Amino acid sequence: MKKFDLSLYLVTDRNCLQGRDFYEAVEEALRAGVTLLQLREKHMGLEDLVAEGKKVKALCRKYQVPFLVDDNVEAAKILEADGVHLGQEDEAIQKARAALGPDAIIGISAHNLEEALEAQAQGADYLGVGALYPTGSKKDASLLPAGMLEKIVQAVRIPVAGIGGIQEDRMEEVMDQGAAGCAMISAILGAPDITAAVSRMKALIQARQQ
Ligand code: TZP
Ligand code: MG
Repeated sequence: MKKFDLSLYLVTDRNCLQGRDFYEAVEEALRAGVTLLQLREKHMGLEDLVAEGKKVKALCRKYQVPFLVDDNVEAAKILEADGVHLGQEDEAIQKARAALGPDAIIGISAHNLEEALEAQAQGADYLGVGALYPTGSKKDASLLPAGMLEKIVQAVRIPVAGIGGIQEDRMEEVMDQGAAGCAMISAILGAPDITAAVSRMKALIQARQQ
């Protein structure tokens, strides 16, 4: 069994740092207890992505948090990342699996039942499902119809992370629909106090796990 925990999933973005240093903000979130990290840099070439990825991966190792790369299987391979998060328009799961091996964590975004079941059949390890709420972090994100998250969760065996506009006060609602966790950018990296925000989220998750 692959070991990964979707419960408090940090997706990176430099746009909501409010002047803070990217690596410091990421380290603060890791130290405070995020359980999985995805390096998401939509506009970076391979060389820069690998350079940044090396630093972020080192931070992830320090806190023993799995390190995933968004979209770019080649970068994930070069970086010896723990896995990759694919979009529907990215490389196919089977190709990513062939490149990264059986132990890699491969996640994929799914927006409806058909995509979810297909991803599971192709060997995805988890699904990202959203956008669940309006989000300023992804310009082309479209809102899923109400009930879609729950429908997908009930139809698949693999774990599902909700994503899109999840703020602290929406986490319970997302997990109540059966999601294994919440993937978040702004609620973590945009928090006025990252340590305090992640600590509160962590407490909320732990309380539910008891
Ligand atoms: N995919 C769907 S919504 C989204 C991504 C990457 C953005 C999530 O960011 P935030 O700030 O947590 O809404
Ligand atoms: Mg993508």
